[in-house]
Amino acid sequence: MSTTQTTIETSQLNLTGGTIRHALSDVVKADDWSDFKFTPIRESTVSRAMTSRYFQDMDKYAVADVIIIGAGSSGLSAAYVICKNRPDLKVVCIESNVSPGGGAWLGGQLFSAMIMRKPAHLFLDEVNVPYEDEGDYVVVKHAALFTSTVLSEVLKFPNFKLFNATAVEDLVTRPAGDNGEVTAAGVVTNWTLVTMNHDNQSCMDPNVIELAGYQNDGSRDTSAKHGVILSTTGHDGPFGAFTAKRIVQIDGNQKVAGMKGLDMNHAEAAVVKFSGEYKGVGNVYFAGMESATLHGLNRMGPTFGAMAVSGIKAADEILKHFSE
Ligand code: AHZ
Repeated sequence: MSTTQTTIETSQLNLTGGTIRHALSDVVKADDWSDFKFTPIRESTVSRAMTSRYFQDMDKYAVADVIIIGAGSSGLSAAYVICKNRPDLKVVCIESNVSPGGGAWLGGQLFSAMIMRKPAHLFLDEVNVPYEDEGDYVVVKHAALFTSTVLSEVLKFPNFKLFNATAVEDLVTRPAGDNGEVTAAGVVTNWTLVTMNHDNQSCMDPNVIELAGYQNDGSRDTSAKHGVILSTTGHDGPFGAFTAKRIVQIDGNQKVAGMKGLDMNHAEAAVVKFSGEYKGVGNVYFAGMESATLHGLNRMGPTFGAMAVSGIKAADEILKHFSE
């Protein structure tokens, strides 16, 4: 395989008045684009460059320390905190949509501005998202600025992998002891288009991602920390609250309480308080609006502080689990 190296000086990226300099000034002379060329490539090279990496990633993340279900504002915030603090952990995020970000591309309805109540602005400081300070709350000029920034920061971590257009359609479970208790040991995945069309086709079996810390016979490897699942699939909807709905069937003695009406003042703190480890089935944590759906909390509508902070709180509990 041959590789052609093109060196681009970063100083050339600064566009100045007068003679226009740009990143391709050495390639494109003056105003003449007529002899512009890209470096040569075979079509099969492109195919192999993508597929080999994808399948290497599937191989690498077949066992993961942290599996995050859903790449909305709460899931991405949690991923940022975990990856930043523990570069040694393998963190994988499964997102059913093609585009990660969940509901955080807009502030509310079709409005651009994103509101965060203090102290959630400290997370904006951490990821360098600018905002207007309105006293008790801050405003990011476009929700997409928050979402694209957190997403790009998270994607830069070498210990993070996002599989989008992929849905979690079940949990892997194992007995936790002799008392009938169950622990989650991984997630069952499929291409989202397959998950959505199971009724219209002959059976297409899924794939799995397993949590770290188990032996070949499914028993715990007590010499290693076991992995955990953080579910952040949002409130109830066609895909939403997936794990909440599934887990109450698995542990058999609980029910999904359902999200209550909108109450900004109570909802945000409550979501943060109730996010974290789930007591009924081992190895499972919740954050974001899935916590509200699971525990019967109010919704907050278009204020996003609780999404960032509940993700941080769940991440904090997960980090404690790995450091104990
Ligand atoms: O596509 C979903 C979205 O990106 C993804 N998801 C859901 N089910 C999944 C599954 N497998 C894989 N089975 C799945 N991915 O999860 C993401 C959830 O993002 P979200 O933005 O809906 O949830 P969040 O809790 O992070 O943020 C909620 C934002 C809201 S809703 C609300 C209100 O209704 O009052 N207020 C706020 C701030």
